[in-house]
Amino acid sequence: MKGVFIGLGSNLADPIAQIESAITALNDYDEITVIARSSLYSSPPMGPQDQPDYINAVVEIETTLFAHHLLDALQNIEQQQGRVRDRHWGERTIDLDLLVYGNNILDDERLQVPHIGIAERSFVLYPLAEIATDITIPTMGKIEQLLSNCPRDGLKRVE
Ligand code: ROI
Repeated sequence: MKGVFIGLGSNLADPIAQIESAITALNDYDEITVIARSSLYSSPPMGPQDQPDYINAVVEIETTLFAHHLLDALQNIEQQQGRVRDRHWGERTIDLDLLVYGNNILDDERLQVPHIGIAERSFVLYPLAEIATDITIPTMGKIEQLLSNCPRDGLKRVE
């Protein structure tokens, strides 16, 4: 499957290292090849404000895994990196979200794809736009249109 995008976020335990290590772990799967990655971005927390800023990025992969098996792989990587998440919308070591799985639309108890938060989250949309300049997201529309309705909200590219 092509046109598969994963969002990464971290705001604990050396966030940049967490993101880099998760990208390496993804590419280490025989069934997954990372074919593009965005810059790293820093973003103020969405959710409780008494937590550190996040580092975010988006990668494009090519994979032979079906969506639910890909989700298993993402959750395994989160576990291997000792994911900690104590409160709802609180700080976390690493978060891997399946954003887009080609043109597929999935909606069950484990997976909603495209990820419902994409359009409102500048920390997902801007890194996605960097590596998928012309994408039309199923059910959501063209990325230019989504960007024009989504303020950056303090999102900064990390130099
Ligand atoms: N806020 C930002 N800025 N970046 C994230 O990756 C992120 N992830 C989350 C919540 C808690 C919603 N807030 C976030 O899961």
